[in-house]
Amino acid sequence: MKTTVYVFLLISLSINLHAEDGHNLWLRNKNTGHVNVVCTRSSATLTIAIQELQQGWQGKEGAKIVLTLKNDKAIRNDGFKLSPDRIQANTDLGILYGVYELLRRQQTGEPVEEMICNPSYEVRVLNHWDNPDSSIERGYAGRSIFWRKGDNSLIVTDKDMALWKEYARADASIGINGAVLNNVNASPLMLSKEYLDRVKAIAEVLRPYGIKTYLSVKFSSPSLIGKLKTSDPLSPEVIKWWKNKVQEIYSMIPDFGGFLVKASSEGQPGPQDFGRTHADGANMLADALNPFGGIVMWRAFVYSPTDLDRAKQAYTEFMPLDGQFRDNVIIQVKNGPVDFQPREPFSPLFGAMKKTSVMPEFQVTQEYLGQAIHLVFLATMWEECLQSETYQEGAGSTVARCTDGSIYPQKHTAIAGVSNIGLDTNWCGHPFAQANWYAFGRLAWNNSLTSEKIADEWIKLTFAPVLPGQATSTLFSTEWTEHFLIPVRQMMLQSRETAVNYMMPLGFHHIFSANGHYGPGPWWAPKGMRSDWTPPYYHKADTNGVGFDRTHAGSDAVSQYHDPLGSQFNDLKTCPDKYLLWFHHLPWDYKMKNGRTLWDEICYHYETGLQQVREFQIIWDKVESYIDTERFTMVQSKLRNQCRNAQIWNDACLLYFQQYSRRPIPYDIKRPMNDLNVLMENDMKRR
Ligand code: GCW
Repeated sequence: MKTTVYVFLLISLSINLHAEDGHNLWLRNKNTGHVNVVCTRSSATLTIAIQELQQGWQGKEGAKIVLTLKNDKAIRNDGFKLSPDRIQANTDLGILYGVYELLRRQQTGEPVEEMICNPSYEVRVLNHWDNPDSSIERGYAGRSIFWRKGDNSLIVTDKDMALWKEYARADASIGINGAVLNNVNASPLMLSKEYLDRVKAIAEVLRPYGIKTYLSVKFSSPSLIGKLKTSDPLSPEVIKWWKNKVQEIYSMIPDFGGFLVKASSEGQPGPQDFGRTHADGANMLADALNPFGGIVMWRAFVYSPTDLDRAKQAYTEFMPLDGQFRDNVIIQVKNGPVDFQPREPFSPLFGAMKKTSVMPEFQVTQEYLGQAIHLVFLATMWEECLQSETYQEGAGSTVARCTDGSIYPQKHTAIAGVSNIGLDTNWCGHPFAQANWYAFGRLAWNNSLTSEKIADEWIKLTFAPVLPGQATSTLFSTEWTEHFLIPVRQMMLQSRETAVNYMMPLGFHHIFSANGHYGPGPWWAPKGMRSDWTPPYYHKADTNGVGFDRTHAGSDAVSQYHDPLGSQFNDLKTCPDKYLLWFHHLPWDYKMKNGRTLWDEICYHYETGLQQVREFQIIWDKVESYIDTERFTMVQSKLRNQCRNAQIWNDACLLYFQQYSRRPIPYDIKRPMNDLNVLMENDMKRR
């Protein structure tokens, strides 16, 4: 009997391992029966909630679910109260989120218990670095879903609207409630009437799913499109221009979210061009948005081409302004003080400002983490950041708690993720990059979720076989769990550390080739290039040693961290190995805590990283029979590519740094396969 069931299951499994192009993301599952939904109110959002329940119901056949809109103080914002037969919320959107939670629990086999679920952050927003010509800065999954190139590019088609709707649904299903529709290196065009018409059309499709639209704005727009002589934030005509522009936007999009601004950074215009401060600039925009409830997300990603340690600059510029910003301004801070590197300590701006709202910015697109080629699950990196201890108000002041309003009250709390989606059929280029979109949403909703839990959910929703009429969770057999779920989850959880190992272990950072930010280029320093845009500025290797001295004796960046953390980073005895070369310049024969020399330790890390990706290939090959061929072969081929690239990283870094260390690569490690001069020559052709 048992065998018959097993054979039957295998047959049905193989029938259903049909090709999947990944377009349905984590929303592949269908209902297995009927549910009676009782809801006395109606709205576009509630209609979606009811439809989702009916189309995705995998609970008891014929069960009854009551959707209740009733104020409850324990429920915040768009939170909800879930019970097996009821979802209660203060808002329609809260009901929709409750529905997605209930369905996720059914599909992943988690019990549906009485619980209150509140979001960690009020604003959970994706930043799309999409340009009006449809290209995407640091986008690796095709062109923009919002903007098109060429004639008639602003005409809204049915196809556009269908895609935007799918996008909104995916976002809402994981709790994302905002989308900045264009690149932070913003085109002023975006504020013109023609473009705003398209923004309005997008906003209308996103609205029922609770997604507010925001725009990145160019600070010099008053001069560029308003034809004013200046864009000085204190000039009355500039103030008036922005007020009118904001009014125009709200007359078209009444629930518009606000502006995101990259100002006085990397060549972008800003208040400093007029001798004004970030606060002057941000407040002027905030005042224009305030009557409508809009916010300004003002980025702290600033650094000037000086000799100053770049890692210190955001803090140095923003700390003196603490307390000067309006309460509808939030300072948007990248997780690390430099720039989305594979590993950085958290930015010291978290847990520094006490009278200013601060929000984390994570990069979902893998600019510095293998783009759409490497399998790297980023939740572990974000978890590491969110759970970092800042000591702002003593122990327990994690980055998560310093930004979600737990430590200091903030009028608004928010978190942003730089999106990784484009027109590729599977949205993200790499099937596993979808997990990063998913993880960002889940962490934005609940910043204390573990990466393991997120990976677990995502794998079940994304890869579990779909059998008509059969609840997904009943298919998580011991066999499937042991041979698919566990190894794939382990691979995902390991993957970021693996990338750090073969790219930038032990605190190395920004040793990428050229501006492509994909392969290695520790040598890269074309003549005339700003030194803080070149890797030697960051690794400082010479025959005496390697690493950036940020101790009290060096740039003193350690002092930007509260004690005891600052002292821990400063002291070699307590500085974690993972940040060693971030904070210290050390001789090649420096003795590590494990007794090895620094040089040997560097070599072993690269080798380990390389071996780990080779291991991923085996893990993946072994799961072939559990998934469809389309996604299997795509990941398999990307893993091959990732291995080749990891080998290049290994060879480039070992051979390049060996010129300075003048020591042999430990003899129990495999030798490089590429010649340094060939790697360098090819790379120097790039810019
Ligand atoms: O990481 C760097 C990127 C730039 C980006 C910038 C930023 C949008 O290389 O492409 O510009 O960060 O965050 O502003």
